[in-house]
Amino acid sequence: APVIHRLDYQAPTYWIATVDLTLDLDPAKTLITSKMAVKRNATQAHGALVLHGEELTPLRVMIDGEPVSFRQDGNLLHIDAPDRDFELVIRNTCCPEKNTALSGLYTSGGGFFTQCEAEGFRRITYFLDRPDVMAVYTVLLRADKAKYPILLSNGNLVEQGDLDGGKHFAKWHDPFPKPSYLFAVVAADLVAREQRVVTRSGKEHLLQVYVRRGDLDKTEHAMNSLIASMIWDEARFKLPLDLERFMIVGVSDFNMGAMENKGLNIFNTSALLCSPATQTDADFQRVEAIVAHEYFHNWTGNRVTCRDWFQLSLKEGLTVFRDREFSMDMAGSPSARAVQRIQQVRNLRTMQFPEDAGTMAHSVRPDSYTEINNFYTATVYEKGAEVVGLYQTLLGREGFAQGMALYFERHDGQAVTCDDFAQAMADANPDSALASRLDAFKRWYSQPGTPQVTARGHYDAAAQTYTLTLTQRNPKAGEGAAPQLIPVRMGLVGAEGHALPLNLAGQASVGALETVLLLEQAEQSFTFTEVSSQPVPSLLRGFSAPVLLDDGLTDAERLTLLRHDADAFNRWEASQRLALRRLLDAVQSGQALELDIGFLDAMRAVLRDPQLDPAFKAEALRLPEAAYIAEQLPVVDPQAIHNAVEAAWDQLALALRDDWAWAFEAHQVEGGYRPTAEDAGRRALANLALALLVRGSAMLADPVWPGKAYQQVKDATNMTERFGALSALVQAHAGLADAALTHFHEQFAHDALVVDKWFMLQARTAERDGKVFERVKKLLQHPDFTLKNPNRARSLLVQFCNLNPGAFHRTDAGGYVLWADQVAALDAINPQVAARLARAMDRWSTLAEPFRSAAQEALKRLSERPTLSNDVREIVTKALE
Ligand code: B3K
Ligand code: ZN
Repeated sequence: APVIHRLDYQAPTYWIATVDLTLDLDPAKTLITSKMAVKRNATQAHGALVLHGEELTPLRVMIDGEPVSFRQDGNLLHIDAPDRDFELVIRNTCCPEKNTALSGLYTSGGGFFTQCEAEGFRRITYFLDRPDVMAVYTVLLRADKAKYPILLSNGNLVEQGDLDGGKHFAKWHDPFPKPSYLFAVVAADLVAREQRVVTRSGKEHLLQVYVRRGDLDKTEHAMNSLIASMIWDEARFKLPLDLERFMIVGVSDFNMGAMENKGLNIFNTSALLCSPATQTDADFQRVEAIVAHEYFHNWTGNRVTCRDWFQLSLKEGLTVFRDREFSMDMAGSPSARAVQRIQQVRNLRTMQFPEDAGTMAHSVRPDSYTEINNFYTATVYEKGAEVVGLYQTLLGREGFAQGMALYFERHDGQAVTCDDFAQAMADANPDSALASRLDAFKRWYSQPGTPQVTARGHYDAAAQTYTLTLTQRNPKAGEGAAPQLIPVRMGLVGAEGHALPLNLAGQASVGALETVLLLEQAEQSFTFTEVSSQPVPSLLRGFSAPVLLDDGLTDAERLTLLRHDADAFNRWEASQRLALRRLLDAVQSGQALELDIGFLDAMRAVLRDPQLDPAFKAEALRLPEAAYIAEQLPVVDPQAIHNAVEAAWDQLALALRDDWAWAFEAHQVEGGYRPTAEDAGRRALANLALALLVRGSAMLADPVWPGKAYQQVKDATNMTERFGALSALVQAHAGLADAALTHFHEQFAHDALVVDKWFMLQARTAERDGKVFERVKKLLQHPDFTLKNPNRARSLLVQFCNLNPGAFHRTDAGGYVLWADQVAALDAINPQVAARLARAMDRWSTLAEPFRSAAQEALKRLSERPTLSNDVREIVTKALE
């Protein structure tokens, strides 16, 4: 497969203004008729019309009513087309029931569903399947009425009725021109929760959430989240809903979380259904965020879309930023907002930082790809959202909102680039730090790698000055790389814990307690005057830029920040740095980890602090993830990291045993389940406490807490507490774990999303004596396991291979062998999901021996298979480069 380069972009020779599609839906052979108004693009030289088409059978091609010849060349259809506008009609068939890749038109649970982003439309019919070709669609669906009573497509329903032979039809028209990747069709036996809403402008809208019969009672949270998203987007960005009807449909077989098709969002049921009995607080939170994310795409993605797929972060980074802002506003209190930010950063560090340092490293706006589906990455999404956040940090909320307004004023209805977005932000704020440094700022889009920032302070007691010297380097950025514009939000904390007023030589902001330093050179110094005592710098508050910071602070200084920093994020950061230093010391020295009294006392103080929220405590007491620890090391021994982390948990469990018991009892939530940030925070801390109590009991051979946890697995009234107790038993390898797992499986065997959790927990359990690996091998044979359902495949394999390094990396290479076999097996069914699993080896080259050689061997063996998909081939090839 060819490598596609960003700089090769060319506008198409033809545009397609309108599409009239007729689909005669049949699982074995669906017939598609597509009538297109084709317009000559005079800016390009005349040539053949070359359409994309994949796994299709062409029947007939007509231009202005006359049959014409065509030539198929792999996945391209060449048509000798005239040098003018014309009408093109194409008839073809496809086979939805054989479409296990779940891209294009496929069947799931007896219904028809589509997924067209990025390049699925070409698996339905021949088309210029590229995002800059925007057309107005009219869609006629015909299908058996009894089997598929609901027929949906984008836009508005204009006609429906019965046909002969037990069939019926529905005709849909979407008035908004859209790229083919936003096209969608659903034909299935579904029921809907409906809600009519009137927006500010006085317009009435119909909101619908379609699911299978029996799931209707799990759609209330999604509907509430949708309404909240609408209200929020109107209030914050003055962006209203532009459609009479907005539909969400749930489907069990889906390659990702959800898809923002115009007016017809299609959701993985795992990102849609919520009930206290079967979903956890984290699920409720995730559903709210994904419903909002897809809704927000209606403006950032659909009204203004991407010129080409290299611009993917234009819509994804921006929309993640928007859903994060929404979630923070929904969370409410400053502390709950900080917890959201902490979770974002934890996720960034465990998923995106390794990606940016590994074999798949790419910039937020990549320069080349082979398979675009491989670039729906943490970098494009999460780092992309961080970059959008940088605009807001530089411009302020108001300035950012003005930039958004100008972006829509200029580009509504267009397919544009990341440069267009940056330009709108700068032009709306001509006097800003952004406008004067736009080229430097845009290196965030072009340079891969996580910048490494060091900070060193010098206090001059005689002169009462404090000089902070910041440096940056980014070894991954490649040749010709230049410094990036890094906003460092910061404050100074005095010895007694109070915030010191900031007087920055040469700057006006006199006496403020917080400021944003702009690091734009390789090295820069900032001198604060009238500093009466040695301060502790609190840097990168709120994680103001996605960098790795070496702050050079001592333990004592970090303890000061943990206790006193005005910035809650940096209090959490201090806890993580205290833990990280100890874990790294143990890993690097090869000595067993011994947590000191000072650290344990600090953790106890956090746990017992009456001023801190439970949700914050749960985050501060959680140890850094193995993947983040690994990123600090030049050579990675996954087993050494695993041992250090396990030892740290053991010691936290035992040293704070009374405190955990207090925390568990003190944070029980009374009354009915509510998915609020406050209640969820209490449950999170109670679950953490229970996990450590059961862990401690297993070491002390004490039956009380395991017994309590087992009882909670049986009696809990919500999934958060039930699954928390189950996790506590399984993670501690407690004697009752197997019985609890069996009980849980029996109770929820009928609920696929809960069975996914059951697989997930066992695949993610911290390894002990190879038991987890043995269990995963056995689970591959479990009657409930299948590679065909992406949720199920991910719940066992991605959880084990990509997210459980201590169990996956084995000296006998067993994990790698399992990985190679399963990637190959999955690849034959679903290349997109297989490619995700293939990424488990991203960081193989930094592994210590014997892991490194064994991993390379497994990669080589996989790469030698002749039948790999482009998706997996690209990942494996890059890994071996
Ligand atoms: N835009 C889709 C992702 C499509 C992935 C294609 N492989 C969902 C989202 O980001 O909202
Ligand atoms: Zn998105």
